[in-house]
Amino acid sequence: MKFKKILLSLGIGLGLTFATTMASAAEYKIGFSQIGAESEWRTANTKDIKEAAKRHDVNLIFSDAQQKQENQIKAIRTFIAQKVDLIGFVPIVETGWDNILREAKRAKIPVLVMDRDLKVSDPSLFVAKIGTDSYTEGKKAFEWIDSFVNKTQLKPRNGRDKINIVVLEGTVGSSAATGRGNGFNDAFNASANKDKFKILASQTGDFTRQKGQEVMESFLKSNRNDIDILFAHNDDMALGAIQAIEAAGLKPGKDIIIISCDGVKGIFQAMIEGKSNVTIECNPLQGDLFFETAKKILKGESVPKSVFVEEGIFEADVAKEVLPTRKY
Ligand code: GYE
Repeated sequence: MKFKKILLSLGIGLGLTFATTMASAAEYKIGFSQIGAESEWRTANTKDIKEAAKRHDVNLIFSDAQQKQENQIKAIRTFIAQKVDLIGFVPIVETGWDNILREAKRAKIPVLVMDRDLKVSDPSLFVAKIGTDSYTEGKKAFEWIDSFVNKTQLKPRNGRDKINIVVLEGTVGSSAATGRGNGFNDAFNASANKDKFKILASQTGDFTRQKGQEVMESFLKSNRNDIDILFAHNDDMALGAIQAIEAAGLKPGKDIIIISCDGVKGIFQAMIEGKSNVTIECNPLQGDLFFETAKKILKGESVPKSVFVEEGIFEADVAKEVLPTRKY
């Protein structure tokens, strides 16, 4: 009995030693600052980063900034003090990173940016950025509207002369919002059908369902019968807006055509129910690319300054068939 117990504790002891050796045997320690959990997209992005870290046998120190840039700056400073091998982060907004990234550079810790872009005075302050191409997504969004209107001969409701568009923008100052906004506006201005359309209102809904609903409610209060198309910078805000549209007694996806970015399961469900029309995919599964690139950097190999992930467009009529294959 006693002997068995000793053996058992010896076994546990050995197992534990083994387990700790295994953990500390991870080749690299990487600190990652995520912005928060504002959307279905972001939740999928975080889950993927954590799972990919395991697949790549990386010791990941993950920090959630709860939508505050100052928390991201603090997290990065802590990573520097912890002497991580590499720092990864999603810049919540484009500007304001110079000082903290200079601190990282002084400590000789390479920085790899994920998803959103940033503007720094010295491009050597980060090694590379992998992820989202927001500008192209915004461009694709207007181009889809343009061809949809041509194909369906969509007319403004209530005999107006222009097709009115409202926009729910993402977080102010984020590249995901400015990129999608600029891409959309550039495609609009370049269109031969430009005169058919008018942007009636454009306001931030901060990438959340709740704010998307609130802002859509206020759009509808002043313009109930004057909105033909909604472009939401992400699916979550479109999902919030759908509730506001229904509450106003209108049919989302019919009275108001809805287009949004991301391609999360929630919007596929809404498309199946006929309440939304199209989603411009933005792929949150960026973990593998992130850790592959990080390892190359740490081994001294050169990497491209900017790499984008592949993205598609999904319209309502394929939603039912595609939903079971969606990973987020
Ligand atoms: O579209 C949105 C998220 O930065 C591309 O952030 C990302 C955006 C995404 O909260 O849902």
